[in-house]
This record gives sequence, structure tokens and C-alpha cells, in this order.
Amino acid sequence: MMDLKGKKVLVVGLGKSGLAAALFLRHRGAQVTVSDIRSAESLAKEIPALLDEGIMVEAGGHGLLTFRRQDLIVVSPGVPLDTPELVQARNFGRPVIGELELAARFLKGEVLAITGSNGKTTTTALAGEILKAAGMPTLVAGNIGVPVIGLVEESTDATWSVLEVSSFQLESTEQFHPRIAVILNITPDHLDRHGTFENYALAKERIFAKQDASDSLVLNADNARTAEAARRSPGPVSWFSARHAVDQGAWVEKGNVVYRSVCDAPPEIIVPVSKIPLKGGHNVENVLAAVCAARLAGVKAEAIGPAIEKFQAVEHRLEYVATINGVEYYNDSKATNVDATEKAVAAFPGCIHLILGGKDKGSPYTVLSPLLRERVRAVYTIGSAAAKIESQLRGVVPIRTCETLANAVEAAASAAHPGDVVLLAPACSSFDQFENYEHRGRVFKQLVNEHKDWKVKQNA
Ligand code: UMA
Repeated sequence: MMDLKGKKVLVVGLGKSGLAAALFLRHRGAQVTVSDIRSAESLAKEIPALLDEGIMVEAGGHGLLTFRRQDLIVVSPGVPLDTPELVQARNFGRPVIGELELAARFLKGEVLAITGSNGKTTTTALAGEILKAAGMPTLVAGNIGVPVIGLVEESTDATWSVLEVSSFQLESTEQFHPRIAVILNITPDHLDRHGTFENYALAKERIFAKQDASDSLVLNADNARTAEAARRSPGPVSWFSARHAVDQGAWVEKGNVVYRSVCDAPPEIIVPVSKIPLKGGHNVENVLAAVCAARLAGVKAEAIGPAIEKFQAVEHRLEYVATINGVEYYNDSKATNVDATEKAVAAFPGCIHLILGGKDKGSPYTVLSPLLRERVRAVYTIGSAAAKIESQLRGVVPIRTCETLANAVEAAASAAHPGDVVLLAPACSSFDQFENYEHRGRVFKQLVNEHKDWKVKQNA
């Protein structure tokens, strides 16, 4: 374990991860400085509390000298590793690690880590619930919204930390070593940060880089780029497939989710697919992955089904909001890439009014065309990606330029007929108009509920 006492440590980025890392480092005796590009005014809430703790703050930009002066630099996941000050600090021999890596060096107990382009939050939450229901001491954190470094003090040798890990977090890992690693799927995302799809996929593969023959890797047999990772896995691979039986792992057979731990063994019946309380075929895949992970962690087969049946959809993931005049509203603000939007649209049989847009992430929208033609009545665009979306989807379905989410909800609500669905599944990140996808989802729900109140008054 690293000794931090008296070490000069710089934390880059003062969001959730940076704040938690800075406090952790300070409590372990380090001399901590935090650097953020945001102005001192916009950090007015955080700065006094940090100064009280004896943490220095550099606001309004990153200073090269600050970076050079450190024994260690800890970066927040949202800070690109090619930020010039980080590159220079590395050239000067300063070690640079991410918040996840810092946590990995101190966390006690076992780690179950889950990554993927889509479904990782739901699968992480579900796996966490299954382990808890089985009576295992479980902590849930990571990209799901809780910095992993915040778990360290709570963790014991008996703890299972169930972690959602993103490519941003994995990119800067060195010793991160999950006992069980899961890759749900790898489809184009974050190309603005990783440059190429292959770089992005390789960042995801870091989840098993430190595993050995005694660890386990769970992979999606139905996703080509994910399945290919098996060739590089140091440990045994368990598979899940929504399409066919697998030698070792989970699949769907005669309407049931089933699992076997060794080839040719009779499968254990875990839960009927009809009892999965989550919408969409992609959620069956998430359940299959969680079943593999839970069995590998030692949960008994009969304890898993009841935990799945009780599980509720996570906020902002195909979350049902309301039915107004026969029109159903769903919030899938977490659909921040094209693949997630495709899955969200595929979860409904048709008659969809789809809100798309936000900050573009570099992937083409044209892949949505066949499904949109089949199931979507109209697209309502918002945010800075609107022009690109419109140019790529022109002629596929009617498109309305709405600019803001408020305009889009209003336009979709007035066009929708009873039996239709209004779906926010924007295929983009939110940072052009919102603080994050949670903020965007909350605003959507508020707009829908205001519309509901207005309709109730109108009908009264
Ligand atoms: N900043 C700088 N310099 C830069 C860039 C950013 O100082 O060059 C500052 C910003 O001004 C801001 C801070 O860094 O003050 C933000 O840091 P951050 O973006 O790492 O945000 P956190 O609040 O620490 O949240 C992060 C994850 N965010 C990202 O990866 C972008 C959260 O995932 C995660 O829940 C949280 O840590 C706890 O682990 C969100 C996310 O969007 C949900 N993840 C991506 C996704 O799911 O697609 C990967």
C-alpha cells in the first residue's frame, strides 16, 4: 500500500471524484492541491470547505508549474489524459493515475467490476442487489455516480465492491485487479476522447489486464468486439448470450434465464424471462451478465431469481415517467450514445416520438435509420448536434428542430396520439445544455409532469 504521508499530491478536476480523492488523500496525510479549469466563482461552494481541510485550490485553469511540483497526480475520469499539462508532467517523470487506480491501491476485499458501452449502470445496480440479498457485505460505486475512493474506509476484507467502471476510468489504471470482470458490450462511444473505436475497446479491455488464472472474465458472446477479447484474457471466460446456449455461463432457454458453471452440466433455471421487471431485450442481456457475475461470486442459484424479480429500473434508464391522455412518456436520458438509443427504440413496438440531440460524440446517426423508419413517427432535435443529426437522418422520418428540451416535449406532446410513446433517448451527451445526463433527465421529467398538471387543469 502506498504511503501518502507528507507527499505532494495534485488532484485534477473538482467534480465528485476530485473532491472525494482530495479529502481521502488529505486524511492520509498528503499535502493536497486541487486544480480545476472552472473559475473560482463557480467553485465558490467547494473552495472554503477544501481550504478548511488544508487543501490548496488552483481555479480557472491548470498551471504547468503546479503540475511539475508534485510527487503524484490523480486525475478525475472526465479529464483527458492528453491534457497538455498532464503530458508535460509525465515527461518530467511525475506519476499520473486516475481516481479508480488510487482507490484500487487501498480498497479491501474483492472487486466485481462491470464495464460496457451500455447497460453497465443497470447491471451494476442489479448485481449489487443480488449480492446484498444473498447476505454478502456489498458496496456499490463507480461510474454509477459514487466515487470508488469514497468506499475505501468502509471496505473490509469481507467486502464485495461492485463497481461500474468506464473507459475513462480504466484508461488510467495500473494495478486495478477485479476478481470478476464483466464486459457487457463494446460499441462506438466516446470517440471524441479516445480517437478511434479500437483505442476505446482497448481501454475497456484494461478491466482484465491484471487478472490471472484464478480470476474470472464474463463476456457477451453476441457482441463481436467483446467476444474477441477472450483471446487476451489471462483467466477463464464465462459467456452470456441472448441467442444461443453457451458452454459455461448464462443464456435463455424455453423462456427461462439459465446458467451452468461447467460444460455439459444440466443448466440451473434462474428466473423466467417474463418475470424480469425491466423493459427491452437489452435488459435480458444485462440480467444474463449479472447472473454470471453473481454465480461466480458464490451466490446460490436459488437466491438470484427473487432478487431479479424485485429489481426496479434505475433512474434515467428507460424510466417510465407518466401517461398523459393515453401517451406514455419514458426518460432514457442515460442513452448518451447511438447504440443505447437503438436499444431504447427497440424496446417499444412502434408509434414513438423520439427526442434526439445534445453534444455530439463523433459516432454516425445513420445506423439508426432502419429502426427509426420502422418504429418512429417523428424525431425532435435539441442541442448542438441537431444539424448533424438532421443532415444524416433527413428523409428517414419527419424531423422537427426544437433546440431546447422544453420545445421538444411540447412539440412531441402535441403531435402524439393516444397509444403513442414520447421517448427521450438522445444518443448524445448532455454537456451543451445541462450539467450532466441526470440533470437532463430530471428536467425532462419535470417538463412532462408540468404538462400533465396543465392537461389535468385543461380537462377539469
Ligand atoms: N475538468 C478540469 N480539466 C479538464 C476537464 C475537466 O479541471 O480538462 C474539471 C471540470 O471543470 C469539473 C471536473 O473536472 O469540475 C469534472 O470531473 P469529471 O468529469 O471527472 O466528473 P465527476 O463529477 O468526478 O464524475 C465522474 C464521472 N464523470 C465522467 O466520467 C465524465 C461520472 O460519470 C461518475 O459518476 C463519477 O466520476 C463518480 O465515479 C458520469 C459520466 O458521464 C456519469 N460518465 C461517462 C459515461 O457514463 O458515459 C464515462
